[in-house]
Amino acid sequence: MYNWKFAVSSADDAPATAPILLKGTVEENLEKAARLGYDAIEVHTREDVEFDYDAIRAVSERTGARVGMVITGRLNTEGMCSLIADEPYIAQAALDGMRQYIDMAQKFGADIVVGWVKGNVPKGGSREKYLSRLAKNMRILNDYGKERGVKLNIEVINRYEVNIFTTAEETMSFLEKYNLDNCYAHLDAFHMGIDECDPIAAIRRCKGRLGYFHLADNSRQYCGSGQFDFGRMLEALDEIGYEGILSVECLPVPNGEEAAKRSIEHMKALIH
Ligand code: LER
Ligand code: MN
Repeated sequence: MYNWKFAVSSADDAPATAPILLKGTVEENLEKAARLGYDAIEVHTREDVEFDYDAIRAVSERTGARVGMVITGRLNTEGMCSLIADEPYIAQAALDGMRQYIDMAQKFGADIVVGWVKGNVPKGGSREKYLSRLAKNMRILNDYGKERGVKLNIEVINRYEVNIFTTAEETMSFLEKYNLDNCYAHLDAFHMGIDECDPIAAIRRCKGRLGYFHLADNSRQYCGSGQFDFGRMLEALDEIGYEGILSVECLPVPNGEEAAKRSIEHMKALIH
C-alpha cells in the first residue's frame, strides 16, 4: 500500500463540539502533531489572520511537520460569506476572502478546502441557476489558485449540514461539467457514512480527481472507535492511486490529543 502522510485538524481555538483535535498557535500545533507521529496539520482559521511564516517554517524544519491544508469554513460560519449568494456584495466578499486564503496557502506551501463557504441553494431556488453562479465564482478561484500553485478541494459534506455536493457523484459531475481543472473532490469518511450507499464506490468515482481525505469513524469519534472498515477504504485509495494526505478530523473525545493518538495508531496498523 502507498505510504500516506497523515495530518490532524487544528485551530487557535474551537468548541468541544467541533471536530478539531489540536488547539493553540500553528507553531504549538506543529510541535504537538510531530510528537503524536503526524506529518502535517490542517489549519482551520479566518482568512485575515497574519501568521509569522518564517517562525512557522523554522518549526516545520525542526519537527518535520508542516501545514498541509488551509480550511476555509470560518469565512462562512463566522464571516457569513457564501460563493452562491444572491447578494453581489456577499458573493464578492466571499471571493475576496477566498483569495486571501489562497495567498495564505501559497505561503504555507499548502492547498485549500472549499466546504461550507460554497453556500446552499435557498429553499425553492433553482439548483441549475445557483450551481451555474457557483461555477462562475469557482472558475475565478480555480484560476487564481492555479496561478499560485494552490489546489482547491471541494468537500463532500452530509445532507444535514448542506444541500449541494453531498455525494461524490454530484461533486465529480460538477467538476467535470464546468471543467474546473484546478479543483478536486475532497471526501470525508464521516460524511460518506451518511450519504454514500457505497463509500468504496464513492472513492473509486473520484479516481484521478481526489485531492484530500478526512478520517473519522461513523459517530465522528476517533478512527477505530466505531464501525468503519478503514482497511477497505485504504485499499480503495491505493487502488485509485491516491497520494494525497489522510487527515484526521474527528471529535476531541476523550480529548484532542488522545483521539489523535488513537486514530493514527489504528490507521498505521492497517497499512501493509
Ligand atoms: C469540515 O471538514 C467538515 O467536515 C464539516 O462537517 C464541517 O464541520
Ligand atoms: Mn471534513
